[in-house]
Amino acid sequence: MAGNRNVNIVIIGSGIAGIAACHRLVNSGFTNVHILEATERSGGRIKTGRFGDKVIEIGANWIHGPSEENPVFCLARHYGLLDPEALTQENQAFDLGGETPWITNIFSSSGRKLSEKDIYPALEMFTVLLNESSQFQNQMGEPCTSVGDFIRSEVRKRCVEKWKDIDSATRSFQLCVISGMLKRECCVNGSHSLDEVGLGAFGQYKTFPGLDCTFPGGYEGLIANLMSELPDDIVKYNRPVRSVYWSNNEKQSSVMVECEDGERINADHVIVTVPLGYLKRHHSRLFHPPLPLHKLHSIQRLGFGTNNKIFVEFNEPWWDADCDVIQLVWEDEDALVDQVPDVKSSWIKKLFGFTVLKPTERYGHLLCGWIAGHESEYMETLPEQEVTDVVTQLVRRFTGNPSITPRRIQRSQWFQNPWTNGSYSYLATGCSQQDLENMMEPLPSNASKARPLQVLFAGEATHLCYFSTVHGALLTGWREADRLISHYSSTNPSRQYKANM
Ligand code: 6YU
Repeated sequence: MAGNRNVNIVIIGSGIAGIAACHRLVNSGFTNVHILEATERSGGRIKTGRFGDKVIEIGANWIHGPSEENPVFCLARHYGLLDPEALTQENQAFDLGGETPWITNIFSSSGRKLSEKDIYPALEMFTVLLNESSQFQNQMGEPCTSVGDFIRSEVRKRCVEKWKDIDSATRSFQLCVISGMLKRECCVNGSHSLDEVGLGAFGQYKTFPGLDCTFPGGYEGLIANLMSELPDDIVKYNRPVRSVYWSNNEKQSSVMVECEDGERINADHVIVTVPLGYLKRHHSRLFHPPLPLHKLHSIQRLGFGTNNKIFVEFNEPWWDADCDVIQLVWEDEDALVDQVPDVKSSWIKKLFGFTVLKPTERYGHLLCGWIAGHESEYMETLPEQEVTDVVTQLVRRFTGNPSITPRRIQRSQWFQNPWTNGSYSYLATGCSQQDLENMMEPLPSNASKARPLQVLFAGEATHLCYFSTVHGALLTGWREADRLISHYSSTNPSRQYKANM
């Protein structure tokens, strides 16, 4: 088989991982590559939408760490998709070092507008603890199982000494601020609660330098550019795959893919890029024979949660002109909580705040609210008018201005999306790097030159340190393409773009 570029390769899923794999295979001379995509579009969780005449991101928002090592940044620059500011050396060299560069406006549930100074004790303590949470990875014996438990117990211990000169009302307020920060961190991780995020492996996630930037014309521009370099009919849309028949039998090396409409496609290799949320629900229907147990257990153990956006447009801003983030503080939450007591009546308390879409000339007065977890999943089920009413009450309460009325809202609904079943993955309690290694392991496990790879796995949840991101997903697509390329060649595959695998 060596050197055979005509083998039949089927890729399941036309998100960035599937497209990246396809791109690299086609560029390496493979002529018989196809993508089967369940929906009518490419991009998956990269999804740009319209809000009136404005471009909004329903899914992925930023290039996290836009600098030379980040392949998404390099591609976006190559295609001319970024604002000049994002390309500057200062922007690329920017290292957060645990600090947030964003200018924040803080509003409390009693209608007070506070200054950043008012929340400084909480901010300082939370930043230190989040940083410490990443330090247990290479040490044996983290003090508790979850990031939530660690932060909560350390705040309770440390506030006694650190805040001894602060009066009890102010101290209680600082604890409420930390509750808001826990909720924000749920959005970052895509988890329901930080109690579900493992402490031991928290440091597994790695970042690049660079100040996060957006695509002024929309993230889907990246997809469109990559697709334009592929043959027109390479993606078969509206073609959900029901099952993949692979074999543990030495004598059989090909794979058969069965679509929901009954069509059967024989392939030499299949690259599966469906989201972890989909795998959790459908692995038993998708794989015949079933996945090896260690792989299945990792699918079950790894976390995959929901993070949604609620876009809200106003006629006039009620935030400062230089404000980047609006943070909300509920003054009855000094118990360090990141979950609401009753989802139906108080789901909105899980919304940590809003980011301000900038520049104003492009977006007008447009905010993006962030809400994670089961509260977010419940929000998806509500009529849009009810979400609008609840958000209106929230803004009126926190500003103390009973006449503020949003012009319109729009929300994402990632949990209801049957091909995603949530937003992105995280290392849940009990998880380790081994789970990500199990995720990426091809089938059969003992594949060799003589006994070829049948099923390969890509997608954000298969990256060892950039899981949950677009660049992570892209790199896994390249990784699995390279696995096949090196299988069919004696020399190492060339790298088209500098990439940290
Ligand atoms: C990033 C960001 N970002 C916000 C929100 C979301 C995500 N991410 P895909 O799902 O794209 O493709 C699979 C395809 O398969 C899809 O088209 C399906 O239709 C298809 N399919 C499924 N089943 C099928 C079947 N049976 N048959 C055929 N086809 C089938 N990432 O870099 N920047 O700002 C955000 C954000 C609301 C939902 C994000 C962000 C995540 C990315 O969007 C995501 O990883 C990739 O697009 C996935 O690509 P893919 O190809 O793998 O799957 C310590 C610590 C903390 C760790 N976390 C740090 C947080 C960083 C992440 N932050 C994200 C935040 C936002 C705001």
